[in-house]
Amino acid sequence: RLAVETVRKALASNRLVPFYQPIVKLRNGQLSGYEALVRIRGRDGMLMSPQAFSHAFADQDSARRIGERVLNLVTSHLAELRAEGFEGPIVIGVNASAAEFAGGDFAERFLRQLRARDIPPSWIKLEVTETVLMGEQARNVRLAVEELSEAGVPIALDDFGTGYSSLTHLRDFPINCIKIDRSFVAGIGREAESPAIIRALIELAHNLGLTVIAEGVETDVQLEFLRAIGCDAAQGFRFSKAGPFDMLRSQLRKQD
Ligand code: G
Ligand code: G
Ligand code: MN
Ligand code: NA
Repeated sequence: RLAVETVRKALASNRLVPFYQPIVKLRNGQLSGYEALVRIRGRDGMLMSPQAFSHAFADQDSARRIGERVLNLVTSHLAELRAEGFEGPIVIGVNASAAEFAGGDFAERFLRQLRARDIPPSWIKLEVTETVLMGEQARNVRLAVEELSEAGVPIALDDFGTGYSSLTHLRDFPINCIKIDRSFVAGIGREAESPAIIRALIELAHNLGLTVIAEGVETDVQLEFLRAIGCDAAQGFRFSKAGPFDMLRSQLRKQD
C-alpha cells in the first residue's frame, strides 16, 4: 500500500512532525491547550495531512510507529520548553487510532514515554473516538483507557456525536472531556437541529462533570453561540489552524 510506504519512508528520514492547533477557553479567551495533528513533511518541504496517508492508520505496524513517533516528538517538545523555563501546566491532546491498541501494551508504552522525559501525565490528553472505543480493539482500548486514566492521563471522546454514539460510553469509560464534532458546529445558524443538539450535549456533559470542546469553529456567529451556551473551549480556523512547534512556543512565551 502506498500510504504505508510513504509513512515508512517519512519515519526513516524523520519527516513525521506534530503540528499544534490551539484550543481556547471561551470564558476568557485564554489558551486552554493544543491538539497535536501529525503531518508528513515532503522532501520538497510540502506538508502532507493525515487524509493523504489515512490507510496507514489502519495498518497495525504503521499505526503503532506513527503513534510512538508523535508522542516521542510531543514529549521532546515539552521537555524542551521546560528546559527553557516553561513551568506549565499545559495540556496537549494526542490522537490514537484503533490499530495502535493491538498488542495490549498501549498504556504501558505511552506511560513509559512520559516517564522517560519526566512529563506529568496530566499534560498529555488521549483523544479517542467512539468508533475506536467500539472497534475491533475494543477490549484493549478499554484496558488502556482505564490504565491511563488511573495514571492521571485525561481522556477525551473525540468527534462526539458521530460514529457509534451511545451515552453508555460516558457511563462506562473514565472520560474527562467530550469534543463536539465539527459537523454540529457547522450547523450553527444554518439549521435548527445542531444548535439544539449542542445545547443538550453541553448540559449533559456538565451534569456528568465533563468539559466540552467544540471543534471546527470558523465564524464569529459560531463562537458567540458556543460562548453564550457555556461551552468550555473551542478550536478551529476562527482562532488558528495547526502550526509548527515554533508557533506553540512563541504563543506560550507571549502568554507567560
Ligand atoms: O489536520 P487534520 O487533517 O490534521 O487531521 C485529520 C484527521 O487525522 C483527524 O481526524 C485526526 O484525528 C487524525 N490525526 C491527526 N493526527 C493524528 C495522529 O497523530 N494519530 C492519529 N491516530 N490520528 C491523527
Ligand atoms: O482529531 P480530529 O478529527 O478532530 O482532527 C481535527 C481535524 O479538523 C484536522 O484535520 C484539522 O486540520 C481540521 N480542522 C481544524 N480546525 C478546523 C476548522 O475550523 N474547520 C475545518 N473544516 N476543519 C478544521
Ligand atoms: Mn482529535
Ligand atoms: Na475530532
